[in-house]
Amino acid sequence: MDYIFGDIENKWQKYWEENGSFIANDNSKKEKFYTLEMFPYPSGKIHMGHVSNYTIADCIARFHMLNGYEVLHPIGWDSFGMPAENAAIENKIAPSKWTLSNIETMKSQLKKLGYSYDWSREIATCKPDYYKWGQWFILKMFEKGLLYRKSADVNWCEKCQTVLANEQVDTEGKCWRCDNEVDIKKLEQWYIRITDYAEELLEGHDEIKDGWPENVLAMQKNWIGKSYGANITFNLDNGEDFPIFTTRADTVYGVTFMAIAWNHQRLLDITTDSEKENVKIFIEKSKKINQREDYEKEGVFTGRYIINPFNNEKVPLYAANFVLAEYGSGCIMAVPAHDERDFTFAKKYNIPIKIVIQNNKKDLDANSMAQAYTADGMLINSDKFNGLANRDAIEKIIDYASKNNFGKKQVQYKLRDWLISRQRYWGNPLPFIYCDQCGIVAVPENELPVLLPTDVEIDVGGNPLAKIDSFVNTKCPKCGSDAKRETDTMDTFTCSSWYFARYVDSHNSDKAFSFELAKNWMNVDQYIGGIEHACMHLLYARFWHKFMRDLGLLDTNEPFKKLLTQGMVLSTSYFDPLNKKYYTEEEYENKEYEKDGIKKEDIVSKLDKMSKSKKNGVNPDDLIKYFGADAVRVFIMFASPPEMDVDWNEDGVKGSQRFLYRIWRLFIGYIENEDFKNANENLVYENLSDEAKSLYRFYHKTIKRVTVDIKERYHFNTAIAALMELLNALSSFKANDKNDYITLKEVMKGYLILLNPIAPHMTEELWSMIDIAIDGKASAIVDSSWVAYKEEYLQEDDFELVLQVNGKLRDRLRANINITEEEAKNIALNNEKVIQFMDGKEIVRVVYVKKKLVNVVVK
Ligand code: ANZ
Ligand code: ZN
Repeated sequence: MDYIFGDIENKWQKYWEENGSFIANDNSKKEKFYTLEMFPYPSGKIHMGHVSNYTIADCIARFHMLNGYEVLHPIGWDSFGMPAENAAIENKIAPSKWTLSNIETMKSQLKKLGYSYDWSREIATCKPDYYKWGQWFILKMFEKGLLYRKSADVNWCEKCQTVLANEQVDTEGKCWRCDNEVDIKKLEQWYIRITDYAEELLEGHDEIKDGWPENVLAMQKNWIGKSYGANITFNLDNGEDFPIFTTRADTVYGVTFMAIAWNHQRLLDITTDSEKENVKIFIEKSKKINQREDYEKEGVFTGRYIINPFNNEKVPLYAANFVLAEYGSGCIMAVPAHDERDFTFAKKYNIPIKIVIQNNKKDLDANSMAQAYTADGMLINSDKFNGLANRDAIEKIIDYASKNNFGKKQVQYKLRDWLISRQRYWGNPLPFIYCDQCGIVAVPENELPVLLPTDVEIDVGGNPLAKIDSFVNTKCPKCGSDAKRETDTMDTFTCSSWYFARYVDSHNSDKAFSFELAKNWMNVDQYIGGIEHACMHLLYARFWHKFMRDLGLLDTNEPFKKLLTQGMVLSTSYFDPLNKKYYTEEEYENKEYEKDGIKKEDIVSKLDKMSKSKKNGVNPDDLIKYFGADAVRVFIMFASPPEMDVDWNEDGVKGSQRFLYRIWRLFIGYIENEDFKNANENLVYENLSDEAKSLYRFYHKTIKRVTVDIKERYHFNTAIAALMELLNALSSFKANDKNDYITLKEVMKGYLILLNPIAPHMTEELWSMIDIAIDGKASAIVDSSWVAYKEEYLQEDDFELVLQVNGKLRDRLRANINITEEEAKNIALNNEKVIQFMDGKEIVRVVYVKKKLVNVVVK
């Protein structure tokens, strides 16, 4: 009987589907386990990154099913977004059509990998029954003051008449599509006030810290960026307030200039007439420069001076490109002596430097210093605060400012409000209407969803929605007069911020989801996805979850109890640095580069993340076809622990396939054996031969290894290694009597269960064949349960006893674990080799080290 993996895999996928094996039961009495992978964007085809992510998730899901949990393991599609619009322009196909057909293709690919999804809960964010609730949440945020509009700088391409995402602006600041120079333009945008939750998002880390990777928490912490400092109100030379945020109030006597953001609202108002032209030129220049990663710190004098409330000193005010309009007050006090950035700026524009913190050696000199002194020290040149350690001075200086009403303590966050409006078509429409009489009016709840028209012409330029009159023109829900719909759609991160909660009740048409079902299933016990989502998605989702909790929709604080960030799939890429060209492995083998006059040694080959542009990807479909889903799954899980990168190589998959073939041949051999078929009795350990006992004990050790490796660390790779060892033991076992066959049957069935989460199809097939061979009727592993090990079989029953004479090794032998000290010593004294080396000398004493050695000391 051959291992025809294609047929076997089909058969079992059909079986699971027909039997609803993976439908999660809302009313189950079992303990729940909700496991979830980050849902895919339906780009057209799954890639190896998906295969790795989803195979890990599937092994975890199946492991928990077998271990008695009611598992919820859903899947869906993050299906709004820009690629559909680009494809529409390129291929003249409607985004909805393109998306839905991609979903169908990818769905059949996922099914071929045998993943244990509850397909009955499938969602697609581009479908009205889903996005309706996204709109509903947005209305709730609007109601609670968590959604607002303000004008903001966006990347704007005049030629395409469209807003560009940062990724659509290339490194030279040009439009990715038409190469036109991109401008920064002020447009009214919709924002979610996520900053209201900044502190809670930070504190929430306490609740999840045991289940999340440390680096992800650190990245979020950084992103939220909490700083302790002070607001100090300086004054413009006409007496107007000029507030700044500083974390270094201790340096306030060292301020020698002030700076305001180049795009600060007040900048042009403040600037003197004589400097206006200069400042305007500077603003225009900054718009472009801001596109680039590493820009030179520059500024321009505004013509105005600022008065320091501590010492009434007057210092010049600059507009600067390194001051962020969106942080603190958008203005800073600059202290060149003690801040690197301010130092460089002061040198460039010949601004004085004033030292206010002295180092231990007391040798700082403003005229000769080559860089800022940023370490701690003692205050000087600081009036009544002289002599204080600078860290203590911070508190005292803020107190002083407080008492005199020009400053106070301030906590500042880097986190910005979340800009969610996109001037694009393929997204969730923002449910608002503009009325000349009533202003911005929310679409009434009972009119949701605002349907996204699907019969649209997509072309370059502008937002297609704005061109559809039937969409745009409407009546004001408040006063009934003619009004216009909002044509902005939402950032797709809004769709992925709550989908995990929708899965608990995917088809609810009255609510986003029921409280009871959320209580039943939430939160997600194990979330799995890429590290690239550490800040945006994972922070937005945590925020949205807390918002849903505050609405009373669910009763947990955090969406994801545990997070696993899987490694990437890498493979060798072949790069010609001269022509900046990649070759496929095949092209490389065929020496294609010679056509370009390139030599083999000029080609750089290295392990890279798989990608289309690097031509180093493999197509999962081909792998499934040639090796089978099970072999691909074993390869992924065996290659490394899930949080580590996987190095793709064909030999690895072949090796995995060989492993499966070996199991198959060995098991089929027994299944067709008459003695094996008759082994239908229960195993009684005492009746087994020594060899069978030894195999059976090894089996229990393997159960423990596999169980512990998976349960504690999801280390399926070492679990597979353990199963390879057990396969070796099984292969070398020779069965002689009925008890031997009973042992074999027991160990083989256990083997299939242990391997089942990783290679579910083949193990099911062999399992059912064993059942039929022995009992005449088949059952399935999916309806069965994990095997347990017994402590009594884990213990060794003999050990290696070392025999020494005067501390020198003379012999070693196996001794029973229950041996007494007397018996051990007797064995030693009667041992031929020991006697030989005692050489007739007088015995001084005999030492026994329990379960280790006997040392005979002679003189
Ligand atoms: C004076 C000073 C002296 C500062 C010194 C630092 C060192 P974090 O820790 O990131 O919160 N700052 C304040 N608002 C800013 C803005 N909108 N754009 C750019 N920089 C801004 O950094 C706080 C420090 O960053 C503040 O403390 C301020 O410079 C600057 F020796 O004030 B400091
Ligand atoms: Zn109105």
